[in-house]
Amino acid sequence: MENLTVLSGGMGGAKFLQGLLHGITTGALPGVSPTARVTVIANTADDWWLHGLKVCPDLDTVMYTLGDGIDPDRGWGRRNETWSAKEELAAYGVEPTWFGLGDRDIATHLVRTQMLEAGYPLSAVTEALSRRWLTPTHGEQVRLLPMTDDRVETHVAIADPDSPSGKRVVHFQEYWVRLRAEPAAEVVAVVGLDDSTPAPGVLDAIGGADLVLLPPSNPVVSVGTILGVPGLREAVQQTAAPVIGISPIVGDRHVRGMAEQMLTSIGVEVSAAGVGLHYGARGRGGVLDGWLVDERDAHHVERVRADGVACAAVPLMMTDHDATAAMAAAAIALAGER
Ligand code: FO1
Repeated sequence: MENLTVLSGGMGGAKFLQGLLHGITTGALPGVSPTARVTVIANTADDWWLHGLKVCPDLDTVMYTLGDGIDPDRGWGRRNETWSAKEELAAYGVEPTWFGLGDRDIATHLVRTQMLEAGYPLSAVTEALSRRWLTPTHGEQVRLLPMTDDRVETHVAIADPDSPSGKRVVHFQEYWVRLRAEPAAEVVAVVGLDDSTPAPGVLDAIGGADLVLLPPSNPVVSVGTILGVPGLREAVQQTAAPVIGISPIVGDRHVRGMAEQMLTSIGVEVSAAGVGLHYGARGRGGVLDGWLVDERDAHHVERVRADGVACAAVPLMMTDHDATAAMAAAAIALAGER
């Protein structure tokens, strides 16, 4: 295998990519050459315009994580960060004060915003930022693409007794950061998604892949939105490459994030099988050839197989790069079972 393509959200996807690259470069992945290239197609529906700056959380989390600039405890933003600009904005009474914009991180948003305003598409901006964050460590081995260059933003409708309609719509970042995903997400609306088009290189990265991986990112607001870009789901369904997914739900709980709330809001069972069946078998209108569940969910394997998707139960805790690389190896083994 020479070309792997990964559809990634933020933290879960970034962590998986670290282990995948570790497995590739150490030759730990059977059938994958140590110089194999990884194309990451990242979700951009978490993006947010804030104080006149374009913030792209999932692109930045992947970039900072693979470029060793991420804050390992938060899982987002920069290591050794300072918050002076945030404090000064709060001193002026500028809202929101609940979103952590760090001084180092702001430089990324300033460069991105200036390039966007100069007319560069998000994919060109991402390529430029990647020259700092990916090239020194990974050379040409890793390529980071936004799922689309068009503006797409996830909004969430929550109950609001004070409003006439009984509902209020908040941007995904407010739902996740300020509200901690506590209120039920009555509607998840990805504004602009239906009118978006895949960014340059995205369809080729899927069609030309030797393996397509769906890492344990949020199946609704990360992988789901990527698959929602018109033409993208079809590309995954038509690629000659095996498509293997990894469950973000272990023991009927998400490991981190808010997959439970998002799955519930779209009526999908919060279990390893529920997500696998939600993605569905490629032969039956879905996108999967294989689905990895954690050993604790081994009792789900038969149900997934009955849907026409190869399935195996393996350890899915990304406790270190070797553990994550073993997950990637299990995905490759499952691809071989196709
Ligand atoms: N997540 C938080 O929980 N609190 C924050 O204050 C916060 C700020 C932030 C700033 C830049 C950035 O790129 C990401 C940031 N995140 C924060 C994470 C972000 O909300 C999530 O990474 C994604 O949107 C969901 O995966």
